[in-house]
Amino acid sequence: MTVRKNQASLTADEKRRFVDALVQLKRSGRYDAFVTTHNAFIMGDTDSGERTGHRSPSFLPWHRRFLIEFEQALQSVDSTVALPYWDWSADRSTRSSLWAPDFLGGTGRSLDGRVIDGPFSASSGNWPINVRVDNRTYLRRSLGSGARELPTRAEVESVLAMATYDMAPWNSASDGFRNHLEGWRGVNLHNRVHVWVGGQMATGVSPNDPVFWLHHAYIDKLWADWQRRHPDSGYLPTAGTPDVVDLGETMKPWKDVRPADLLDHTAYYTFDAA
Ligand SMILES: [Cu+2]
Repeated sequence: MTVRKNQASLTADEKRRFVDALVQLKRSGRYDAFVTTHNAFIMGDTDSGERTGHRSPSFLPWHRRFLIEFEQALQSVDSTVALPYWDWSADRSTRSSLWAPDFLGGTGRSLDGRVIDGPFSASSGNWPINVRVDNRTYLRRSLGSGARELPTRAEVESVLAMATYDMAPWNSASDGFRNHLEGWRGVNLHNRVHVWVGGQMATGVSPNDPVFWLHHAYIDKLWADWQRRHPDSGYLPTAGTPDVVDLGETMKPWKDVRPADLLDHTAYYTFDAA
């Protein structure tokens, strides 16, 4: 059974195995296919047209399915690996162990944003940026410069308190839990974290930075936390909404899975703590 743990509590051996599995997926070319898929949806999802991966109710089930597929790819390399999550409301400093050289490496140098330590630095030779929006082939970050502060626990709580999953017009203008968690409205949780990390994480090719998976694993956990707090609230909309994935409609690119199939994460993995 897959147990997703807080990254702050991983052992040295768990960190090493996670990093090694990432590097092996990268070497095989399988990693970059995930980056390509994510970017295709970022570019294609629009507020006034078809929208599936982002700025829509299916933001949460889409990323849940995307992470399950990625986690299964990691497990095909090392069956002991699970995706860790990054609670950025608690580990909110550039000095967090997340950014140490034995895990994800730190921020980029000021000259060009290049990450210069850790297993994903350009000098490691392990992590070429191949799927990219410009010609820079090295991982970049500028921790804390695009957004001054990561979200606080109080801000997270204010979003978890919202009882309605999502609302018309089912896009970046919506009120409700999904859009406040995604961050287009209100205190801004998910989007702000992408901006705080900077570099590729602030672009459509954000999965180039391995922290993408830890960020989204925590967003996914917050969805599970919200469900437990609001047992009488469900995914919306339930039917008949143009351009939007209703509860029982299949999602691209998989076409064999519906939001309804993804509401219960315990069919796939559990978390280390509630
Ligand atoms: Cu994201």
